[in-house]
Amino acid sequence: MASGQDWAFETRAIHEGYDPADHHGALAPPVYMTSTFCFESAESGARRFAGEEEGYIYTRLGNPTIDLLERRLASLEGGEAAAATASGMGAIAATLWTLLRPGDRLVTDMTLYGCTFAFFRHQLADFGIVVEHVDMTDQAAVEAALSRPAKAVFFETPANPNMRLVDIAAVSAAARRAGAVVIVDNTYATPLLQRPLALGAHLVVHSATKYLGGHGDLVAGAVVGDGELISRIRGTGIKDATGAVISPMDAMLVLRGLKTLQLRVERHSASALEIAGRLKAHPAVSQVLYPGLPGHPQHDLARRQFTGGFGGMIALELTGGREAAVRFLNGLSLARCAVSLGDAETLVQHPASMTHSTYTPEERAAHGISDGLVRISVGLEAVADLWRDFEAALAA
Ligand code: 3LM
Repeated sequence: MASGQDWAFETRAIHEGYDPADHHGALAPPVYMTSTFCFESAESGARRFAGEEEGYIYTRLGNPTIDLLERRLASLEGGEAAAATASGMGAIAATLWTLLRPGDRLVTDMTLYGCTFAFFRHQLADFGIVVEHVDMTDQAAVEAALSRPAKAVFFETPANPNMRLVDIAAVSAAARRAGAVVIVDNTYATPLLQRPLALGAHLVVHSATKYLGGHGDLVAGAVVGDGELISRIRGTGIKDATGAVISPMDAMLVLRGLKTLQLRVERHSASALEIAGRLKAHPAVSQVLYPGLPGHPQHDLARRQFTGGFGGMIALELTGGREAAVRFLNGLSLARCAVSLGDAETLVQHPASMTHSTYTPEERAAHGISDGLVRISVGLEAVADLWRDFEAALAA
């Protein structure tokens, strides 16, 4: 099996864990499109269930195509192990249902992706877990919240949708002192631009639907990190609690996406930086939130924490507020009005009425998600074509 500790990121994204010689010379890893695996004998089957014999049993418990994806993701994030899941929400739910019990404290940031927020507020809280939101851009507030024991700490950076950043090293250090497992949602940045495990997190979760897959043709997720935690998440959170297993076909599509992750994310980042700068200078735009712009309130942290490029996501406010946002979306013709992100196609959406409509208006106000905010996932089209489209829509 190929493995190169010294290989660069892009080489590992293409070769890690796979040798064609083990697969009849097939260049592309075979897709083991099977739900179950046959045992040589009843005794062998029993030994596999008892963990006394190596070998596959059933795809919800393991599958060679999924294993390869997990090896690659572990390598790219710098983790001991990974578990791939049916969706990003599958990864988050499997992780937290494994770690938390009634009465445990979960400390989390103010701004979270809409369904993550809903899961915390309406599922975990209903089952007796104490969910506490703290402004993680304020280290004193983090230290105060973590001066008492906590079971887990969860945050996104950059946060969806308002591009707030969290200092991973500082929050992880405080969380570790409180005895908490630190979980970072690295969907926006990808392991190319940000490595939370190296900065002190225990686990990284992903919506692989986004940049990892990269082509808008699948839904998938993953959790990466500490080997012992991953095997617990796989053994209970995925296998029993959620059943959120990824299809081998989707695992293959994510493996295919990973081969071009570096090329794509470098281009997304370069285009987003250019477009963010142009938007900032446009009179119809009142605010642009992009970590690569010197005007971003946490630009210094962005420069320390990102490892080359600031990603493809931009948030902006229009001078005309929510009504102008709706006119802007309806005025686009090349960029698509759609949720999700990280695709070749530029996607633009209105968080308050779409991805973050899981918050009540009062919750959105309290959690820093304004009604006028527009979110752009900058795609791989030519900047000149995109800018013409944006200018026309802003004129509307
Ligand atoms: C979206 N986001 O448009 P899946 N973590 C983060 C995410 O952005 C998402 C997930 C987890 C969007 C999806 S909205 C209906 C579409 C930071 C997803 C969840 O389960 O793979 O969708 O990942 O912002």
